Amino acid sequence: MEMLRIRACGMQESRRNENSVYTPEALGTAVRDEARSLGFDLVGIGRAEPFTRERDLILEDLARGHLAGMAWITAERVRLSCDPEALLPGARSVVALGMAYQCADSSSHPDGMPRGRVARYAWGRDYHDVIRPKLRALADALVAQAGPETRCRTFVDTGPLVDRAAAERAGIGFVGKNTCVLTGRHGSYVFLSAVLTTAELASDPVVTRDCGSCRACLDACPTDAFVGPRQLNATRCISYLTIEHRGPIPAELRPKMGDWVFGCDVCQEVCPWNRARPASPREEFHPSQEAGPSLDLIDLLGLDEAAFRARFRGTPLTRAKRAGLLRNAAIVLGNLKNPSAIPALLRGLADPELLVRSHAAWALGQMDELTADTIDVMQRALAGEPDPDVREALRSALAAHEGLAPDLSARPFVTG
Ligand code: B12
Repeated sequence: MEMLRIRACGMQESRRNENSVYTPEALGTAVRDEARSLGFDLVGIGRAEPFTRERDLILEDLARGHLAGMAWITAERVRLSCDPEALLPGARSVVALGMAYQCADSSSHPDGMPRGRVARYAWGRDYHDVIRPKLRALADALVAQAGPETRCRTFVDTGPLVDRAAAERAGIGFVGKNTCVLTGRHGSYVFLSAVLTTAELASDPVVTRDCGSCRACLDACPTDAFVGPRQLNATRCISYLTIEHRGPIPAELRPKMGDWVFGCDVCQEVCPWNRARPASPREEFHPSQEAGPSLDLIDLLGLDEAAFRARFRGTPLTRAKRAGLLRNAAIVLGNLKNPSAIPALLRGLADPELLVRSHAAWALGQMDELTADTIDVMQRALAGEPDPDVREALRSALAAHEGLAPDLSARPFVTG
């Protein structure tokens, strides 16, 4: 989440404000109404007390290496994100918000070109850009109602607040076994955000439901990323691997990624709480031309840096960066084994990014059959490849097709 705004202070909180005509109940009602009119589908209010249990659980996860690879998640940040008083001195209430993003995939692609799936949250515009101004407007309205001494701090995803814990505390839903917040009206396909405030607002009751004996998500995860109920080893999660992870993807996990090119929804798709939910009315989250439910992978492999930026600007896909997204595209092409991808993968062997070259090599190694011409291009690429890891990937790919390939790396690179 990101700090969007800290409202100026000066006086005291609403409860102590002699001029304020609002009781915590009336203020809570006003905030809920305002949030709904701004387009939030879910709103709940909780007390801004420390998230002690979550802090200990996340610190434990960190110590076990389950969050390794996301260097910004440090013990210091975890402590801060679970401490409302440190985030906003004098904080009394947390207003948790949910915005539904589920919508139908009505796309059809009769051309039969190989495609990779995109997680639902990324089908449309970047949700940070959609939610931020609404949070600001809600904070403004709260200050207008409670008095100018009221301070607010707003968060959506990238800022230091535990979004899920805040949502659970405020009665928006409960943390399911897949670690997502499951809500009664919209299942788990909801973006979470929050306004922390010094105003005292009447709290909502906590949801007391749980997943019962259902373990569909734990069993369905393609990479066995769940260590147990509500415990994820993020380093194995396809969402982490395809979005956050910057280096090569461990070879044993590549086949398990299936056709996910950006993010993954498997643990949400199998969840009974996501069955037959109403579509999000917000146009911004509906499939965009640039992103959408699936991407043409051959097309993707042909994007240079400028084309990548121009196409995905304003969508969540920029998070993976060009090298990451093309790396993912190569893996999915390897998993799909569609021979129509071979020319694009061969071009990928000459990509400026070694991550793309090495994963294109891997993908070629996964094909059922390669022609002599293809093998020839791969051998030439091997001969001219400066990076030892890419050379190793090319050697393995060649070995998969013709037994041990000769080491041509010492020979001069001859074109034509
Ligand atoms: C880092 C991060 C990730 C990481 C790690 C996720 C993880 N589960 O640990 C990765 C990259 C893998 C990831 C993936 C996804 N993410 Co993410 N992510 C975050 C981020 C930025 C921080 C979360 C964090 O600190 N994780 C560390 C874990 C350990 O802490 P936690 O998730 O807050 O809290 C957990 C513990 O307290 C534990 N817990 C609580 N009670 C109990 C009780 C017991 C007994 C136990 C054992 C555990 C336990 O479960 C909590 C829920 O995970 C948040 C935004 C934010 N600021 O919070 C978004 C956020 C959690 N992500 C979100 C989304 C949408 C996703 C994806 C669905 C995207 C996708 N489709 O690809 C996947 C879902 C994968 C999954 N099953 O979690 C949404 C979740 C919305 C929701 N309804 O829950 C958030 C809130 C962003 C937002 N503002 O909307 N994400």
